[in-house]
Amino acid sequence: MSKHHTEISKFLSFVLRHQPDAIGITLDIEGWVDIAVLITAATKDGKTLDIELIRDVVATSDKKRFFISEDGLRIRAVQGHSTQSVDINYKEQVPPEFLYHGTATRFLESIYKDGLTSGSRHYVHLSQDEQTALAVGHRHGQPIVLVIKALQMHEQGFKFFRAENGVWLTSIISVKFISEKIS
Ligand code: HQG
Repeated sequence: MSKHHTEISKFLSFVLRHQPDAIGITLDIEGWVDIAVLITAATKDGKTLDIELIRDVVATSDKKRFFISEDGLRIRAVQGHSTQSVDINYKEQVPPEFLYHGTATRFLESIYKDGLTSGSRHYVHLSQDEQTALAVGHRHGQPIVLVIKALQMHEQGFKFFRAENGVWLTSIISVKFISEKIS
């Protein structure tokens, strides 16, 4: 991804996950907005966007963060939202025995007190592989991978969802389902 693409990807994450109102757009409950509306609003805000650039960013996004509707008219972020205007109706799924959450060692004390919480986002984010979790943890500081007993949680009635890009989502994880990865 070029520097320009990364910048546009971050802009799309910002308006499609967190603050659509910052450029005066409205997302529907499933997170969709018309691409034409997005382009007009972004351009007014000084971000030059066109459909080609958007398609390119969506296609090359390393984490497949965005999805364009089949008719090519609308776009949404597939997960990671904090805006209260969106509440995606994800399909519930049975998770594998273990899922992984990458975080920073400085958060551990608080995590072991309160469990893993979603913070400003709608869900706690988990991955199916440790490598991804390690990279996510790196963004926050000295990384550590937490192993989550996902299947056991599911068996006890906790819901799990999987976004189109493979990220697993759940609401809150209590300490008894968390252990540290011994490397
Ligand atoms: C931590 C990226 C203290 C949590 C990734 C994390 C992901 C606590 C941080 C997606 C806590 C929140 C999300 C507690 C949780 N006390 N800290 N009780 N419970 N935390 O950025 O999971 O590149 O909101 O461990 O790939 O890091 O944006 O969540 O460290 O899928 O597409 O609070 O973002 O994707 O940080 O990342 P975040 P995250 P993108």
